[in-house]
Amino acid sequence: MIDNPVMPERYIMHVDMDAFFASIEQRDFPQYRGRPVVVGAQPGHRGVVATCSYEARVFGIRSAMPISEAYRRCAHAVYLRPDMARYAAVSKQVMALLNGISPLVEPVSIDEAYVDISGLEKLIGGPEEIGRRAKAAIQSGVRLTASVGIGPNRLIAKLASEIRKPNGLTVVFPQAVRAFLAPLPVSRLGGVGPKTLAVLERLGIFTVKQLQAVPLERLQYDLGKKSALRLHQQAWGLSSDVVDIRETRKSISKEHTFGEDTCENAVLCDRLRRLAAEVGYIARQKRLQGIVVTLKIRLKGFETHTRQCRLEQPTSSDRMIFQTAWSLYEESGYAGRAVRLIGVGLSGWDIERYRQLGLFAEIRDRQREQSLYAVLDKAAERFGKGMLRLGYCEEKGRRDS
Ligand code: TTP
Ligand code: MG
Repeated sequence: MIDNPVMPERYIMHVDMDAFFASIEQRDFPQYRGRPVVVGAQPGHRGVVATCSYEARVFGIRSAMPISEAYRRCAHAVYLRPDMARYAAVSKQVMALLNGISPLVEPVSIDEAYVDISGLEKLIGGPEEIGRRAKAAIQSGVRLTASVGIGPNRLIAKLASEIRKPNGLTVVFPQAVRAFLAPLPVSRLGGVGPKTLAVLERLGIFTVKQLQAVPLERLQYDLGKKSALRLHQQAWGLSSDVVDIRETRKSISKEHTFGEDTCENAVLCDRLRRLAAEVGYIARQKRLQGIVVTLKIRLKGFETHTRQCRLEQPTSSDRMIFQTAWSLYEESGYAGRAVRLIGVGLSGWDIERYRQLGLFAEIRDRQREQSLYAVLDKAAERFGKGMLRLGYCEEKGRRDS
């Protein structure tokens, strides 16, 4: 199926919002803008700083610092209690915006996510353009800034996002990984706490470059097998490039309960194609293609059945979803029986295929259909759903009526 033997380069993007809680406060309360803002415990009480604005960082205030210490450093800062519900809502919006760029989004904290952007070059552009796109989407979507790092794996992406904060964008191409890592202090690597750091310093290792020069066996002697291996691999820029999207919805489905039970083919067919169009629309918005179409039918008296069909190729096409679901209905033997509810679903996301999008020759053949859907989806956004439909729907509806 893949006629191009060259695998695309894997690119992982790490997005980290800048001074997240404090920036939301400054966004929502203009009087706090440009001022040191500390979110966390109230001065005079026990507790710590959750985060602070970059204006407060000038005074040396940091996350997890006792609030008394923060107050000592900057008494005139604005001290605010966290409003987690508001921050969580913004976090959800940010993740959704990232999902608009690639469906392979792994949120790792309230303000941080890994995104697999491999294979997007044909759709959007090179890694830098994708990074710019992500930042612009966040800026226009939630009026906040983020720092973005892009690299061949998670480690490099994360280190790259940290390097130019706030509002940074750093791309580390595979051939530049070693040089990028070399000057960094070893404390920036994963799993390096105070104990490991002390051991490394005792060995005269302060930078990643120095760490690269130490044989694995020597590290194992002082640090133990597991931590030594982990450090050694990081020093050479090796880490996982798998973005875990298990949180991504398992399926996209839409269903409709009729006001009155119906056994009329024309009504069922019309409803099913509307539902298929909604499912296809959501899938395309999320850039997902599914290989399993599910039909759900509830007959008179709550008797509920689902039937599934595995397609030959993953799809997000309204036509394909509808035709498959309709065939399932026709083959089901329910024809003529009164239907109370009908639904259609799409699942079985073909992640690998998505990643290799740019490599598939047949994608070009399908581009015409895709661009047609893009026009329809845009029109749906402007004029409302159902204003424009593909001809096949009407034909199918007529034939069955
Ligand atoms: P971070 O991304 O670590 O910090 P940040 O977004 O505030 O600042 P930066 O620009 O350096 O990324 O954490 C995200 C949010 O998580 C932060 O806004 C507040 C919360 N948080 C805590 O509540 N306690 C902590 O110790 C840390 C580190 C973060
Ligand atoms: Mg952050």
